[in-house]
Amino acid sequence: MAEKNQYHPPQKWVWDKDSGGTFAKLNRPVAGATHVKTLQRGRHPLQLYSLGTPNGQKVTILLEELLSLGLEGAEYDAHLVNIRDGDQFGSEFVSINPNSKIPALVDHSGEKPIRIFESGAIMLYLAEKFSALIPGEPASRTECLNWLFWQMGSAPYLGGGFGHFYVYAPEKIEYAINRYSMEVKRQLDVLDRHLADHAYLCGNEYSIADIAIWPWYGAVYTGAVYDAAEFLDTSSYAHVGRWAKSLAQRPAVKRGRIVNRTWGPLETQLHERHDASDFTLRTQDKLVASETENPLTFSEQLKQKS
Ligand SMILES: N[C@@H](CCC(=O)N[C@@H](CS)C(=O)NCC(=O)O)C(=O)O
Repeated sequence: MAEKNQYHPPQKWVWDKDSGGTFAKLNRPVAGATHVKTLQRGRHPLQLYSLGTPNGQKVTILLEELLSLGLEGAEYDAHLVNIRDGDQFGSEFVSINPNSKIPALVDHSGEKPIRIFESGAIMLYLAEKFSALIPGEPASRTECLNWLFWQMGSAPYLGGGFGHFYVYAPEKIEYAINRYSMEVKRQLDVLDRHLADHAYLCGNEYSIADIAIWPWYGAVYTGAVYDAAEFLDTSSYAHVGRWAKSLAQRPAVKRGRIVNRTWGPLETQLHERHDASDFTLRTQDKLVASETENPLTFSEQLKQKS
């Protein structure tokens, strides 16, 4: 072990606003809104407020899969919530997610709008609403929920634990990186052993369990998140690799993963999604090229289209 950490916790914890680290300016020990900000509403019943991180991708991939099954009621507007700018603390966002985290969904299709927050709750809500991508038979359905909730309990160790200390923390702390690397490798092994004799997480049927797990564990496998494929020796999890690569080929996965994405190559960034045609017409490579020739603003163009 490198040198020992000399920190001794005081009697009572005090918030150090300048603790450093990538998200130090945003993280607070209190909840609630910091400013008044309204949310945009598009023309579809489903209004998603999100960002193209793995937690956001779970919902946009699911919506794209539902649409590819011909379920037109799954049409949605995906609005960008820029968490680096603190949009998650805006008043209307907090009113739909008091936990101030993306993704959050509002379903306006009924008499009263229904708010849904937490990606697991959103996925279950959508799968039940459309009776799709969740098995109907009790034993298979339970197995699907086992893996869905496995993801919800496990990914915080991957993101908040491993990712935080390996990438975002202001200093590299050997103890913390060791602890969370061990846990993430254990989790990859859990998946690998299961996928050794199952095509998908709950058997032979592709479901919301795969859609929840892929954006995190598929991306760790390839190094797309945290660039740690070599560090974690992810190529040794061959069954995870087989599963991750096969999901990456699905057209709905290819579409869903670029929605609300504001980084990476321009053709992989669709900042907002309001129509199926946006995937061909409104990725950033197209907008950057056409915006100078088009005098209309983005919202004016949207109004024109609806
Ligand atoms: N358990 C939540 C986690 C959501 C989450 O952590 N979202 C992150 C982005 S990936 C976020 O909005 N962070 C903003 C913040 O912490 O202020 C879920 O599954 O929906």
